[in-house]
Amino acid sequence: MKSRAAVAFEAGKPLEIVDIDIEPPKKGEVLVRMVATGVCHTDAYTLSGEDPEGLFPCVLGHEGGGVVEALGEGVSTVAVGDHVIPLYTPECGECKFCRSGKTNLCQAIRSTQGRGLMPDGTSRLSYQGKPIHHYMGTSTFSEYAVIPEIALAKIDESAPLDKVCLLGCGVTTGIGAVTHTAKVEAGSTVAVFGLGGIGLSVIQGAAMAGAGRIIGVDLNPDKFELAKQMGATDVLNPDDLPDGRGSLQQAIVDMTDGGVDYSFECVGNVDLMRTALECTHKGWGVSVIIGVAGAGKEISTRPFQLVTGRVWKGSAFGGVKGRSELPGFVDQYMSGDIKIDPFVTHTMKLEDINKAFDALHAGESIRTVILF
Ligand code: NAD
Ligand code: AHE
Ligand code: ZN
Ligand code: ZN
Repeated sequence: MKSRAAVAFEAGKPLEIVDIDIEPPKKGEVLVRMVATGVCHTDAYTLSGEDPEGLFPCVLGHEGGGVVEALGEGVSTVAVGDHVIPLYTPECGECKFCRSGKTNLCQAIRSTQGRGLMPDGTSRLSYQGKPIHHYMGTSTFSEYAVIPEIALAKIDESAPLDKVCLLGCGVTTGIGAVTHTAKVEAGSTVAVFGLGGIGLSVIQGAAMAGAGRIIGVDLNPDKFELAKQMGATDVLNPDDLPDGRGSLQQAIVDMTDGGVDYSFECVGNVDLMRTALECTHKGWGVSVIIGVAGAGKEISTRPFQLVTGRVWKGSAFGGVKGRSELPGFVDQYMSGDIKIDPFVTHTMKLEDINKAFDALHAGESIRTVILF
């Protein structure tokens, strides 16, 4: 069948809206009609050519919400008409990782996913007879997508897909990093570096956890109002410090009597990752890396920072197990306990998706939601 899709033919070039061909779902696969998808900075990162796993041509997108249209052989856990959120971190429930109880990083299909292919090693997508790569196992920048059954979370049908699609990445990543990865306790001090969709969701999660002080840091002051709305008690622009950007770490240490209990890097800048670690409190500070850094980038610090009790951690999809936990996040949105609506600063048609990337790069949007 045909599907209208935004195809990334080449790194660094605008997406092109074309009608691609999609093969029917095979064994263990599901055809999903996408209703909405967010645009995450990771899509822009891969499009930039900085992602070592970036393959072109591909259909990007990993923050979708849709409806099940057709089932491949043997699919039993979702039915036609179900509302689903695609999962770039699937949950097979059977692999060593799923059974460990220590991680959400199911590895059942990770190797083919990273090569832009379905679990059987082939693509369901093509254009003018030539194969197109899948992306993160989701490829939500398309009217229709073929997705493995283990990479679909079935959710409440009354939830608005044009909002809860953001639980497919940004909002869940930020809240989960607080609750699942760092396990922030009530009364804690927290610093959040980067106030886009991820950082603002970290702030929301920290407020939900009862953090006493939440310091939001960004170079773009336009982000501060929403940060405060989400629960930031302080906002900081490193360029406004008397001694400039280089004094950011000391400024946070001074503000918090020796450093924060928890920090979160939500930018993907390796120098900022160091600052985020080193502004945590001696003896117990925990710093969580969420931002994705480009190919060849490395982090560094003096080992003494860790010897003296600071802990460096990372978090993917907030440590959340999608199939078992995402329906509960949707329910929390429906009950008003998780806020998503303020994050949707722009809505657009698929035809305008390049404008969504422009708004992201210009710092004008938190999330653009594409409506099909
Ligand atoms: P975004 O572009 O919406 O937000 C990034 C923010 O960082 C912007 O507000 C920008 O002004 C700010 N910023 C840039 N440089 C800065 C600096 N030096 N100091 C302070 N602030 C600075 O992006 P997003 O969608 O929120 O994603 C943030 C990062 O998280 C990206 O690297 C993305 O790839 C990554 N990410 C990771 C996961 C995961 O599971 N680990 C999930 C989603 C996104
Ligand atoms: N392909 C990149 C890594 C990208 C990355 O770290 N992805 C995050 C999700 S970002 C969502 O916006 C993730 O979940 N990683 C775990 C995984 O298994 O990919 C690279 O550097 O190679
Ligand atoms: Zn994302
Ligand atoms: Zn698994």
